[in-house]
Amino acid sequence: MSVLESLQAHESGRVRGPIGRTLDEMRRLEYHPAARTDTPGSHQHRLVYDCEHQTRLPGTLRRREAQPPCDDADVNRAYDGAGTTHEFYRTVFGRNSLDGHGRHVISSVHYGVQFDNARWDGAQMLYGDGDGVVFKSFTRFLDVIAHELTHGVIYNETRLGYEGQAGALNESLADVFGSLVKQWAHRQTAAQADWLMAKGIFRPPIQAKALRSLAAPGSAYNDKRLGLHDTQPAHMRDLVTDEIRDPVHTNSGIPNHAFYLFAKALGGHAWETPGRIWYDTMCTGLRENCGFATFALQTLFAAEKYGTTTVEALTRAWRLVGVLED
Ligand code: ASN
Ligand code: ZN
Repeated sequence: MSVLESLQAHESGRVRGPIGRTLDEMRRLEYHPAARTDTPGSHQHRLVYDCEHQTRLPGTLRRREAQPPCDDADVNRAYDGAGTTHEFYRTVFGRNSLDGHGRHVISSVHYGVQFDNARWDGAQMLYGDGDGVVFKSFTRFLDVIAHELTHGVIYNETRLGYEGQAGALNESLADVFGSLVKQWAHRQTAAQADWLMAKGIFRPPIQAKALRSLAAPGSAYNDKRLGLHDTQPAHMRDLVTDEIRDPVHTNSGIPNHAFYLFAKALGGHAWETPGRIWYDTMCTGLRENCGFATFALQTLFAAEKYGTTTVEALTRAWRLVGVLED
């Protein structure tokens, strides 16, 4: 997220310290595409560990599948969030876990000290507690959990890289499905949903609604005192081309907004037709350097079976964000 980059030079050490350490740690963390305890089956299997503020993974096992809640709220939220995400992919798309073959979902909470992020590292989830000044604990947000786990799905289904427009698509898919899991869990229609990622993750008195907004990219946070300003574009004319401030989490605003516009135009539950079209598109084997326009055309192919009204609404959405020309 570009929030971290914005805050890394903050004058207060209470803000700057944990942010700087989180960014250092994020650079150090590697991606481990190999599975750790992969024993496929038809039932979901969750394991939640506690890092006890160390950075050794996975840590101490606290809760395994079918065990009752333990006395650690972060453990229980990581467990429940992985469960809801699993149920979403299973019932909505008939997908059995992140790899489609029932892989175990391992999560580790209390990662590091005041760690300001959550991450899928290719083999497992890790969650920081937040610094207690800017951020709350990352396990509190179902859409954050589903966003990170979706990175595991994206890794299995696509070759999308993590740079340029492909990287922004990677982030956008994680946001779209992250938001859909939340909408599905609350049985919300597109009109009822807030379309925010991690609503309330910033601690008061910070002037911020959430990390990102799919409905209005660029409006999630604006706190002058902290020097925080949401720079996500909602249109191609504002595409960020410099590589300084986390462009993948910035330019994702454009495809995020196209999905939102499409879902709003169709009405009803966004995980139904729009979600299915995005899911089918994700599963077509998107290339490493897939751009927004190629992705948009793929969604139009996937939309064809839903008829002309759907295709027209989708075309309009991609035009409104400037990805397809009028
Ligand atoms: N929370 C970040 C994300 O998934 C962490 C990362 O891996 N870039 O977008
Ligand atoms: Zn992400």
